[in-house]
Amino acid sequence: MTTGYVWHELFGWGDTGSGGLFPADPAVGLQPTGHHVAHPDTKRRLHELVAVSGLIGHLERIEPRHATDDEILRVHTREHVTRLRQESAQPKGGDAGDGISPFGKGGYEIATVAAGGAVALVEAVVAGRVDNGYALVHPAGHHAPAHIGMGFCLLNNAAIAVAHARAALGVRRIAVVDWDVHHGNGTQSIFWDEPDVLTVSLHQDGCFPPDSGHVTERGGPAAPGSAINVPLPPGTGDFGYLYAFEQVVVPALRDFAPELVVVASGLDPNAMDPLARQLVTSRGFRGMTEQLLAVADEVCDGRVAMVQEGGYSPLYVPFCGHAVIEALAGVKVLEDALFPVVGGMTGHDLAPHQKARVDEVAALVVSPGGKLG
Ligand code: 9RB
Ligand code: ZN
Repeated sequence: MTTGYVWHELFGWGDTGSGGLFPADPAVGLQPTGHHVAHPDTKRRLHELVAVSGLIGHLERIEPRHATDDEILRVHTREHVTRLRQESAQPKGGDAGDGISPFGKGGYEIATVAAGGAVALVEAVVAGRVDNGYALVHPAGHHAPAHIGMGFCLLNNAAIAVAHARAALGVRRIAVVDWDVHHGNGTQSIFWDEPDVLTVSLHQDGCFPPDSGHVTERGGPAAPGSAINVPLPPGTGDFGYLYAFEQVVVPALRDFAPELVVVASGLDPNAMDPLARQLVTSRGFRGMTEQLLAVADEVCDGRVAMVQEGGYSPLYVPFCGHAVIEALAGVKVLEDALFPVVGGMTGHDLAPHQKARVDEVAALVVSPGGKLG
């Protein structure tokens, strides 16, 4: 098994500003802070754990590059790109588009390396240079639709990689599985009317964006059934996420039979995350990865490319990401040192209301005849 791995020091230099979640504003009581929730140190700490644990010795490093304008413009509007580039040239940088997603001077160029990292990983997986892989990138991308950035996302890295695989690498059918705790609205909207791209998002119901990611969102008129949403109740832990994989994600991938699976790997369902209230531990992340690899083995020779999205606990994101990458590489080099704390939070059986939500989606999306719709 060869597992590709993307990281670049520039990602750690992304400047998310001095606000904590919103830009600081004394008039409404918002104090400045050294660390915005999306500060890239959390991802840098994951990278350093991968290095210090020795896991990196089991991985094939893939150098990211800048995504080209042509690659970005397959997904985004020229107006969006022009605005980001102009703001990125300002002495103090700019904002992705929603007023709460600041970036520093040169932030656009960092975002193009994040997108290029996802592209480079997908190229390596499709060419067979690696079996699967993980692109640990910053900033995230899954909230960005074609025309604007939002929710800390400038460019939709995973969507740019998917569009590249389809336009330049001869891959037709691709599934995107988004386990970030927030709805993958940008990716869903970019492929809304595209029957050959399946988007599956598991997220905490009503978390972000507001009024997004409902079960009833199923794809556009030309692509009915090509979007699947699993809005999970708060407090869904390892067993609920694994049940959702068994009942929805795995059968949907089996039915859709993609040639490549791209995972929008937000680590913010983790049990210590400040931006959501799910209870997933490294055990849940490892289990989801194993289920995904097993079905990918069946349908697409195990071709799985994971692209980092959110994840905001500097303490726990590293252990969760480490478990995912270990599972991709088929090795175990480190115990989760925080499991004694978080394991007890999520050891309960699946609650009835959590099971009911997963069953509701499963009944909708997986027909007995084995066809989506
Ligand atoms: C604003 C609101 C948020 C809330 C969560 C995120 C997380 C993103 C992520 C980003 C922005 C609401 C500014 C609600 O991790 N994605 O994967 N902002 N939320 N209302 N308003 C005005
Ligand atoms: Zn998120």
